[in-house]
Amino acid sequence: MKIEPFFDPATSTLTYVVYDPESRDAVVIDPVLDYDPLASATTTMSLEIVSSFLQTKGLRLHDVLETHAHADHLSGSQYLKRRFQAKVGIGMRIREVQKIFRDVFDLPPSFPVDGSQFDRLFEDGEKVVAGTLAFEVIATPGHTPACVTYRFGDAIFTGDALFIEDYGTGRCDFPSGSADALFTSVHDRLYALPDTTRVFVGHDYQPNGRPLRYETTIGASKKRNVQLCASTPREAFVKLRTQRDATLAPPRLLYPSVQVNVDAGMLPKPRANGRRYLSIPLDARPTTDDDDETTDTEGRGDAMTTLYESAQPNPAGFRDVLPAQVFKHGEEIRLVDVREPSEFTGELGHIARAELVPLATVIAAAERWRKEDELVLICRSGRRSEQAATALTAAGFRRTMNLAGGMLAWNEARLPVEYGSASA
Ligand SMILES: N[C@@H](CCC(=O)N[C@@H](CS)C(=O)NCC(=O)O)C(=O)O
Ligand SMILES: [Fe+2]
Repeated sequence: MKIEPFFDPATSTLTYVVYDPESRDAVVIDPVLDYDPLASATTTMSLEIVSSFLQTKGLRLHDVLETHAHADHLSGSQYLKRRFQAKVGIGMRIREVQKIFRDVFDLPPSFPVDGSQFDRLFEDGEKVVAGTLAFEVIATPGHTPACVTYRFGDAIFTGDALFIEDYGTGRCDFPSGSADALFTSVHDRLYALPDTTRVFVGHDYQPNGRPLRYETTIGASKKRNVQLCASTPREAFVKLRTQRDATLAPPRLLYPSVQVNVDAGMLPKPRANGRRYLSIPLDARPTTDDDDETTDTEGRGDAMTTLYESAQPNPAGFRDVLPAQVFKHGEEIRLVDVREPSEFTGELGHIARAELVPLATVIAAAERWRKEDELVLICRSGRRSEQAATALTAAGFRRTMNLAGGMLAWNEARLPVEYGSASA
């Protein structure tokens, strides 16, 4: 087993590729999607570096493992999931974190708080295989309730539980963080591992400007960790951690990070204008009546507008819709992909839930559909779907739409696709 570290200087985050050079099986731990808060712009530079490492070595990425829902950087998990068909995993207690932030960000009741946005939810003690790699999940709550450490043989990836010994431990002042829990995690669980265990940390803040370090051992930590060594009493640690936390500013990317990361690293869905928006609570506390009289209670959102109503009329009688509009409303309407089966499972993928109905068979299939239902026709570039939309409109379908630009535009907008074959 080999370990390749990647350092993001903007957030002092360490991302790791753990791989078996023989079998070429790999996992990535804690990837970073770069985000510039002033421009409010994401870039995939850090992810490209990790991706090209995976590709150069010919590695097969099985899992993207999150040590926790990070509060200081956006996770790059969805990018790697999409690019390498990997699964995204996190500790089971992410559910608690989701519940907390559903309230903070006023997420809709439909926002899942059962962890289902992730592909894998790990229990404490779970043993997991990824090809020839095998790892154990050790719950190490404290920095957040959902924090886990991943153990691959003699190497552990501690996320923000344990840092290099000259820096200490992760802060415990995030919602449901607990210095007492972190003491148990580090002192009772991690320090119970053999002294020779190699420790790979989730951040290195390079105290006093020292060169980057990302690796230590359990033995060195037990002896010399400045905040929590083997002989540190619980009360002393809790006091020290609490005092230090009181002096810390919130992470620079706290709000952008958390809202994306509790949704498994998925960016907010684009609105009808095709743009995505992050939300930032103001003062992060509930407003009282006397705070503000101008609160808008009208509910002016476009939640009541159907996709068809928001679509652009086309002279041929149907309407054109943009990928972002379909993505937003796609759950309620019939999506009909008129390409051939090999394209449906090909490199552009298809939209989740889309039915495969090749162009030549659309009119026959449509006999089973209700003429008043909204339906979106989809193809590669928007040309065949336009033909299908024209034919269905002529056949009396009144709310027919064409996905403008087809799957090419959908992929261009970096919206999620699936690759499996059509289900019956
Ligand atoms: N200045 C950093 C602060 C990052 C931060 O708060 N890091 C967390 C981990 S997500 C931590 O545990 N810090 C420990 C400490 O500073 O004692 C930022 O803005 O991102
Ligand atoms: Fe963290």
